[in-house]
Amino acid sequence: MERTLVLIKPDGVERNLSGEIIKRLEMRGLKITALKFLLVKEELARKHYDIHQGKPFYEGLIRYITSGPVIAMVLEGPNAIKAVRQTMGATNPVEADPGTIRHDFGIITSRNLTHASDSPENAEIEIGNWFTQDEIFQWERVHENFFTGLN
Ligand code: FUP
Repeated sequence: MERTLVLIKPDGVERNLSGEIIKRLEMRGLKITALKFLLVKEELARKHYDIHQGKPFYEGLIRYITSGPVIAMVLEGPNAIKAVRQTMGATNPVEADPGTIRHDFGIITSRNLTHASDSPENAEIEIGNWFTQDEIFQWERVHENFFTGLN
């Protein structure tokens, strides 16, 4: 089963959109296997966004992600990575499809509300950066097969 790291960034939390964002992801059938509310330390922020180091928006991105509390989650399900990114929409909210989180609640790239892993390899690295093993729970929903198709 695929896993992905999802962050509700400080603007999402500040704007009281955490519940709405979690609701949209839960409604797709994704299972929460870890969730926490935290202030991101600069070291974690720089590790998370290492790929963007040196880009013009990098320092602003570090200031943004460390500017207030975030919600970090591990979501699990078939096609979890693609499904979450589809529900989030394109990086730039004005290029995101209507009905996506970034379209419906955003208007600028530098305040685009959420993060989600973009590949299985990056998901495993990011989950390891944000969570310890004992913060992640393996559990079965009663009607798991409605979501996974596995009987
Ligand atoms: P995404 O995978 O959609 O979150 O997008 P990226 O990994 O390309 O970018 C990570 C974050 O960098 C975005 F969420 C917002 C920020 N960013 C900018 O502020 N300006 C840019 O031009 C590109 C990205």
